[in-house]
Amino acid sequence: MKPTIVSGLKPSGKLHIGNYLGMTKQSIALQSSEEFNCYYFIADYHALTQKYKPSEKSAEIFDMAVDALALGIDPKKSVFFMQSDILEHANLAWLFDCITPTGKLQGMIEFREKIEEGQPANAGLLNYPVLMAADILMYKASFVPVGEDQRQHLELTRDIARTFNKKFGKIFPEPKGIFVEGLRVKSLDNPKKKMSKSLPKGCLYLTDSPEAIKKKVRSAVTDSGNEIIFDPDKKPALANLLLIYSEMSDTPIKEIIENHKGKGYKEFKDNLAEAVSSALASFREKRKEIASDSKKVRKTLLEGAEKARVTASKTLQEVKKKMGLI
Ligand code: AQP
Repeated sequence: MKPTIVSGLKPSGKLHIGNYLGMTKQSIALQSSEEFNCYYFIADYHALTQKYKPSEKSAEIFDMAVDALALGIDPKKSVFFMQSDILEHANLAWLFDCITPTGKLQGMIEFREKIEEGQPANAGLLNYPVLMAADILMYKASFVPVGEDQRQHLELTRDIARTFNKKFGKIFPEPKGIFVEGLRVKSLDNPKKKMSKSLPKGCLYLTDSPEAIKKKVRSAVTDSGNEIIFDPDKKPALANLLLIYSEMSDTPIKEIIENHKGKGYKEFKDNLAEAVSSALASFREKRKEIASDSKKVRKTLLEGAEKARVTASKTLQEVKKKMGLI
């Protein structure tokens, strides 16, 4: 049997290039290799752990599904669905809650960061990594393509799988992350923070127009001096821009530096904006077409949910039996 891959996108705002380069790009490539059973989903329950406007949430969910499809998540190759359509996810999360120490959840870096950013310290935010473990273990995933920022959460998933297997009998693999080493895209206005949907000022969105991209890149913070060099310690803002440039244009950083010898930040930034815009041109076209048929998008998600539910209900029954409920 092929190994399984699971990954989710949280509709807590618009998709930015950090989400794309950190995770979606890898997910699409893995789906195309046909070596894996891929499950990709819109993590709408996760999005409720942060402040949000109910009147805007369903549009955000729809937009994220459209983005994923336009980027290349292919429902013929992958099971693509919405988390809340599969009731088993929240159900399994509850069962995992009962074997997860609260101390571990309170120690999660992202939990503390979100509270510092002004998010409410609700139980959903605290338990977010347990629901994530349920999302992954539900399909007995062996691999999870995620951004580096999710390393700690994935470690907790592995802990939960280990604890469960030890206590109740082995049924779960310990999933491994598929990370792109060192790829954590930073905010355009603060290279100390990761680019994050909840910090919109520093985001370069996939749906930004070429004009908006140019404007945002031109006003991105840079470091002192004017020379284009790659030095993440001394010039973290420039290093971030070089990383984005390299990943979006599939050009080695060395080559970009070579091409900008003797040129200043302004020319570099205009070229970067151009590289990002042209890399996203076909996405923009596809997106327009997919978004024009909202019924088809919903139907695609429901069809995906039907497929996912078959595995999800089997796993939940198995877990309930092992835990002594059946
Ligand atoms: N800045 C980033 N660099 C690299 N990878 C990133 N990811 C997120 N930000 C970066 C990865 O993108 C995937 C999808 O993320 P998500 O939608 O599950 O939510 P997130 O990780 O919480 O992303 P955000 O943008 O930071 O959202 P908010 O602000 O709402 O919390 C994940 O695999 C993630 O690692």
